[in-house]
Amino acid sequence: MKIDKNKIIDLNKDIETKHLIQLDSIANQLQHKDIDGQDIIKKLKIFQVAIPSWALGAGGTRFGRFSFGGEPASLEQKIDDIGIINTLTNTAGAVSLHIPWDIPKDYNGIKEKAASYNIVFDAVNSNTFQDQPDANESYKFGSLSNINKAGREQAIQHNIEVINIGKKLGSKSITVWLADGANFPGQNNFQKALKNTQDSLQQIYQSLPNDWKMFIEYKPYEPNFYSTVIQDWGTALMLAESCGDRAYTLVDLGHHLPNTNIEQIVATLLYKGKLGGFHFNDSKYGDDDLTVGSIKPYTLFLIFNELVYGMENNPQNPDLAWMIDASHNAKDPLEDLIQSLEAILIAYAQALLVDQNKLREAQEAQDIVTCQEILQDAYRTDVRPLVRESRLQAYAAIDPLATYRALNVRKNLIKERGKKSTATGL
Ligand code: AOS
Ligand code: ZN
Ligand code: ZN
Ligand code: ZN
Repeated sequence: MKIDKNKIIDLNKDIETKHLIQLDSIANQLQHKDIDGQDIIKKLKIFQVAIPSWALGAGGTRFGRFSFGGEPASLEQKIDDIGIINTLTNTAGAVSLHIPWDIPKDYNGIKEKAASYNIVFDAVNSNTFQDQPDANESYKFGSLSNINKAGREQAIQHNIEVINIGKKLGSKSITVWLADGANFPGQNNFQKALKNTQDSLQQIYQSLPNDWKMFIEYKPYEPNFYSTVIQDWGTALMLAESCGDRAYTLVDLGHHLPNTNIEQIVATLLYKGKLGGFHFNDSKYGDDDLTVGSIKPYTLFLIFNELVYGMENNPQNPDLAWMIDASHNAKDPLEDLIQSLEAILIAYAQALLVDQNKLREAQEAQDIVTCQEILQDAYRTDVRPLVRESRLQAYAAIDPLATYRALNVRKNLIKERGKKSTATGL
């Protein structure tokens, strides 16, 4: 199913008057603060977030998966789904593929389809956390860190193959996330596992094209529950530095122990020019992969505040690869992604409201009350009219969720594809 742009324009008309009144109100408020609303709208309009190919089916936990029906059964259909989200939101102009889950069969066909929706291929993800049916070596006891050379070699070759697949699609980066670790003390020699991982990553890096980046993702625990080889940002940064200039750290919001100050990690990595990519999601306890902004919206804002500061002040850091890494088994996956994109744009817009000069003055005056007021004033501003306007100007939906429902997208997808479920994701 392809969404007809004219239908979006029609539905926009029904709510445009109400929207313009709200927009006018915030534009006035901002004018009093010497902030140019149009400037923010412009930035929101060009902000693009990659959709992971694994978030389009009903995801979930190891305990159960519940289908919504109409889920994509092929890579082509996954691109169609992202096309739906991009047409509605104008923010989902990229896809992040997981290999071998999504090896294209027809490269030209898939590239043409993606281009027809203005979708580009962002980072490709390797998968050495599952055994493939035809594999010689098992990853049961690790991949890039495996004590056996043959296991490591297979994992290295897989990553190189993923780069080659990405090259054919126009991707410019690979994300490496490892499940490697140990479930029990004594199972692994920490130093050997780290050294093997470093050597393996360096070998993959040798095959990285000059205009590519490598993102190294960390995670404190799960699926291993005693230790993970790349457990935190420091380890990821150290490994990236050992590889070279084009290796970076990737921050997944769910990959931190409770109460970790993620915004500070983001600031540190930006300062070192080593923040490469971002996996957005939200969590209450662990790597919950919940909808972005559903649990801790203020934290998300504080993170964006550092990101905006970094984008303006850290030329040493390259443009970031923004990706969502969320999926849940109780929601329509497309609705979930629309909600996540909305939360991302809201937090970004709020962060753009922060008066950096005033904040610096207050910091220099050691006026912590004013510092807090500046941040919270931005956070408490209802920026949704700006977000809506950024979509209206791009001929996308003022209210994507309502439009999605009004157009009966899920019902049509079920009619087209049936009730089957194809779920992936960790
Ligand atoms: C796993 O926890 C990580 O977030 C990875 O990014 C992983 O590749 C992705 O979630 C798909 O399972
Ligand atoms: Zn992730
Ligand atoms: Zn994760
Ligand atoms: Zn996860």
